[in-house]
Amino acid sequence: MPRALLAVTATLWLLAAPGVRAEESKPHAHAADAPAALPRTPRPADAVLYVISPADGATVRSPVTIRFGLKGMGVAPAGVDAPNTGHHHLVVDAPTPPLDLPLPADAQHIHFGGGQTETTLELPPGTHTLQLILADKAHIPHDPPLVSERITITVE
Ligand SMILES: [Cu+2]
Repeated sequence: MPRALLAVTATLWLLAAPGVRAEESKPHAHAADAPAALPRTPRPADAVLYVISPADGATVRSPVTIRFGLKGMGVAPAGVDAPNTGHHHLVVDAPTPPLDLPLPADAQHIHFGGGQTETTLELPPGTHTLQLILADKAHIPHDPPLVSERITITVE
């Protein structure tokens, strides 16, 4: 009798195992089929992202120090998976990029993957726009995205 019970148990395990494997591989197959549907990191609904300084409309001299403000969440370096954290990105003189993909990295989309909360930029004379975007360990904005107001400054 014990031997029969063992056989039943083994059969059940064999039946269950392929099902488990198929379930695990599903998200990967789905991600490959639909590259736009990247996993998004949730964030607190009351978090706020803003430029501390310069003030919107300010006239400043280059180089310009820009300080990043964040309430309701913490800053963590890129690659660090900690709840309710992200790292700053500064969009300079560019529209808001797509918020469901990793943010671009170029002169107009600057990543602060080290966890920096301010930067100093050389900007030519004229008006410039600045906007902050927080993003997760993989540089993908949170769900919902946390984006600051876009401010305009004038460099003398
Ligand atoms: Cu980034």
